[in-house]
Amino acid sequence: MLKSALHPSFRSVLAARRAAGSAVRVAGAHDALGGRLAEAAGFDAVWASSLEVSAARCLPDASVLTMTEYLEAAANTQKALGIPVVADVDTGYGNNLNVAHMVREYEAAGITAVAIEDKQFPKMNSFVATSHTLLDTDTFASKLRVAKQAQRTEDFFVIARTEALIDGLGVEVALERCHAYVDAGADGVLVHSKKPTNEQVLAFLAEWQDRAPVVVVPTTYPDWHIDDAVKAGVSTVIYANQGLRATIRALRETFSTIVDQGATTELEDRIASVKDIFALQGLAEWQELESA
Ligand code: SPV
Ligand code: MG
Repeated sequence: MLKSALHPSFRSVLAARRAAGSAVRVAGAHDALGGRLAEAAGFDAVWASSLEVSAARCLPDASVLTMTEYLEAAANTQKALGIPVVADVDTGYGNNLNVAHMVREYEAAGITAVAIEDKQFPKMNSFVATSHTLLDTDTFASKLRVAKQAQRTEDFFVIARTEALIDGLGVEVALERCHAYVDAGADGVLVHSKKPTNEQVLAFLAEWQDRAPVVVVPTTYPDWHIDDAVKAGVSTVIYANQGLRATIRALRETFSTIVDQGATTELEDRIASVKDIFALQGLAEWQELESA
């Protein structure tokens, strides 16, 4: 029988991790293959990253792709996995109506968690040196209320992401916003910072007092060990783009070696085997269908 990729909900994985006194470890990916490699490495969930999905199309992470395109990437990833996908849905792709449609579509595709951010549409990737203007708190809270009203299953998990710190505002503003977002029904909050240390996030956590689960994305403060993050009150850590960055370097080195050397002999020990590809495709199970 073909293994169907039955996956637990993000909510249940989070509950299990919290009960065990640890955090959900999430790896960024843009397709099923990346997701499957993350699952095999031991990650608890996969982040369908807008940065990765748009970069995989050589497009900026700037609300250029449509909801349908992001959904396709997230849903194809989820179908291949036995762990949940947390979908990065940017601003929700528009206003309240777009948010409702987004929730219905993602949930119907088997996605059990989405993260919506409080920037204005169209948004720009958080690390781009430009303005990152936020929606006013009430307008974003209204989006969250709509998201929660639109969901059909109890398990569906809505993460409210504040970009207050990315926009140059203070920790107090991030806190005020996150409290308003939880009041509006958000199941968890993501506080994003682009500082080279975890200092802003630590200040947030100290005041937040675990009011709702906190998600962090330690891209610019990579030395924060997950055990220390848990001690500080973090529930979920997203390693958002390390997989893509590793892929870029590996492909660049591999392709230039082939062009330079005119043969692939030297590479063979450093790259995955074709057999490895077949295993990741689940080929053996599919071949069994031929003699069923
Ligand atoms: C992503 O991976 O798309 C994110 C995280 O949203 S960041 O790139 O840091 O904005
Ligand atoms: Mg993103």
